[in-house]
Amino acid sequence: MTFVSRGFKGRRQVEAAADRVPPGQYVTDDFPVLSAGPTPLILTENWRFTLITEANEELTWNWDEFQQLPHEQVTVDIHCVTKWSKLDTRWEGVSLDTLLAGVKTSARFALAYSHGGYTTNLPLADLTGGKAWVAFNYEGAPLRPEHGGPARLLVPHLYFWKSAKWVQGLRLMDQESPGFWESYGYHIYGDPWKEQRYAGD
Ligand SMILES: Nc1nc2c(c(=O)[nH]1)N[C@H]1C(S)=C(S)[C@@H](COP(=O)(O)O)O[C@H]1N2
Ligand SMILES: [Mo]
Repeated sequence: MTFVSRGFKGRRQVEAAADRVPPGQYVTDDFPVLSAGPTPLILTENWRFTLITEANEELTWNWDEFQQLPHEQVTVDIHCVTKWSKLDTRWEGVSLDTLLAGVKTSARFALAYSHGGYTTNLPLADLTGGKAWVAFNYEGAPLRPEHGGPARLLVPHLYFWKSAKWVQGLRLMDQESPGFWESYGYHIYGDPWKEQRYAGD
C-alpha cells in the first residue's frame, strides 16, 4: 500500500517553489503590464528584426523569414524588479543563438532597441548559450501587444526590464552603453538572485 499524504506533497511543491523565487520577490499568477510609454500596434507585415554589428554590418529578418527559423518552446520563471515573479511561463520564440549564428563579431555587449525608443543593455554572453529568445507566442497564443507583441526579447535569468518588448533589433558593441532604465539608476546587469535592482546593489 502506498502512503502519500496530499498535504505533504503540497508542502513539498511550495518548498520547491521557494527555491525558485529570488530574494525580495513574491509569486503572482497575474501578468502585470509594465510599459514606460504607450503600446505600439505593429503589424507583422511591417515587423523587422535587425542585428547591427560593431562594424555596422546589418542583418535583417522580416516576419516570414523569422518564422522560418527554428522555433523553441521554453518554460521559464520571470522576475520583475517591482518584486513580482511568475513561475512556469510558457513561451515560443527563436533563440538568440540561432539569430547570432554566422554573425561575425567580437563585441562583448549588446543594446536591444525597441519601437518607441526603449533600450536595454546586456553582455552578449547573456544572450547566447540558450539563455535568450525573441519570443512571439505566450501560453500558446500570439504575444499580445501590451506584453510586447508581435515579438519581444525574453531573457529570464535577468530582471524582466531586460526583456525588451516590441524589440526591433540588437546593436552589438565593444563597450557597454546603458539602456533606458539603466541610465535612470537601475543596475547595469540586473541579476535577480543577487538583488541587483539599482546601481550600487
Ligand atoms: N519596449 C519596452 N520594453 C519593456 C518595457 C518598456 O517600458 N518598454 N518595460 C520593461 C519592464 S520594466 C518590465 S518589468 C517588463 C514588463 O513586461 P510585461 O509588461 O509583459 O509584464 O518589460 C520590460 N520591457
Ligand atoms: Mo520592470
